Amino acid sequence: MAAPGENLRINSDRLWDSLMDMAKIGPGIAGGNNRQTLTDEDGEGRKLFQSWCEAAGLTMGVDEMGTMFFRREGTDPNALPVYVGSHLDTQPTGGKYDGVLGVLGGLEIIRSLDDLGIRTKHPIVVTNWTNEEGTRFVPAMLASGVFAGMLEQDWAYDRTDAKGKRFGDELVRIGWKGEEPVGARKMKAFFELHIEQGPILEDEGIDIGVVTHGQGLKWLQVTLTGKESHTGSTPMPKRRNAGLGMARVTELVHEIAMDYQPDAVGAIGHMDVYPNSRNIIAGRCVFTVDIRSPDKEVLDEMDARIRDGIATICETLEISAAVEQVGHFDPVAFDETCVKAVRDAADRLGYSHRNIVSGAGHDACWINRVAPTAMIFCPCVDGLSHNEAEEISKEWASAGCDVLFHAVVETAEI
Ligand code: HGY
Ligand code: MN
Ligand code: MN
Ligand code: MN
Repeated sequence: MAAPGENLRINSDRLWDSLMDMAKIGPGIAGGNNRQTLTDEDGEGRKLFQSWCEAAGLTMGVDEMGTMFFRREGTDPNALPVYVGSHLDTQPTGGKYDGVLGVLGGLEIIRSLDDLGIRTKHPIVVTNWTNEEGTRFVPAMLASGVFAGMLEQDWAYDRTDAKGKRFGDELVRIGWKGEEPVGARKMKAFFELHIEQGPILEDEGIDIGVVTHGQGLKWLQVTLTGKESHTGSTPMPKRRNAGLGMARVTELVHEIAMDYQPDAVGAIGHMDVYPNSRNIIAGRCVFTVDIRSPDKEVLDEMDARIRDGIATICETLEISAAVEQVGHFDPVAFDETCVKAVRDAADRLGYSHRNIVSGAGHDACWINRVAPTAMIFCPCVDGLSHNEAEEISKEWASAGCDVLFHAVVETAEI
């Protein structure tokens, strides 16, 4: 397979303009984005993306989870396509680049191939996976998980948001429930460009992260039940305070994660208190423990220790607990051939690079189970993400997309 020439580059201005245009849809309140999955804003972003892809001559397919596939024909229509993409949905206080860079980077490859009059042997398919973030509907990477056969589609349809709306109903409401059975598509490979969402590349002054692995994740939804009572007249020994329980579990999760440094993280980002009244002892608290590690044994050990710790806290405070695992994937080792294509591309293009393990979860983590998969990271300012202040430079975006371009074109063969 001929490797692409080092002069093969994307159009940096056009990529940046598309990122800025997409960022105008579902604006946040502090310069970022709030384009949560299956909201009207998500629907608007999908429509804009569809218009761009169809203007580039791509044909659209949509599966039963709403994932969007845009296909550019190759010289061999029977050759397995090379997929490239990420997600357009954002966190409620998300940035302009998390996920979006990978989707629009895929489109930029198509536009650049057209500029250069290049037709690859294998078709190329640009993809927007539904509900990568898992913030409105738990868990994260929902559609790619169903595509990989790791999550049940009916279970996914029944996931409800904080207002009790069903995923399946919202998909119909915004008009993006496709006809295509999920997971029927076969791929030669899948590549995902993404911002690092951590500080390593920027701190080390490195252009490209060659993602060799992704850490494993567990989300445990915990419901602590105590007894609502008056915050003024209930004697301290008589209280059954679910709020105190949640505070202790929050500390417990942090302490346990700190026991496994540097290879573990743990936090509780989602917390609901009921009835959430200033002068009522919290009778019920529902929250989600997010623990991650590149080491499966560590992740399982943290899980077990947290469950034990919750039982002890409940006994002391005379409250009860229900713990449900609502999200999980094991640590991932990406495909070595695809990872090598990424590393060779960075070398050929003269970009500095280093191997890196992904701290965040990505659709690629699931797709790696059904197709050879690799990821490319670009740096982000202060390593910040899942914050409206998320920022990257145009140069970082272009370097990442150039490497994506070479890895995809080499795999799709010219
Ligand atoms: O949670 C994650 O790692 C991803 O951002 N959804
Ligand atoms: Mn993402
Ligand atoms: Mn994210
Ligand atoms: Mn497991």
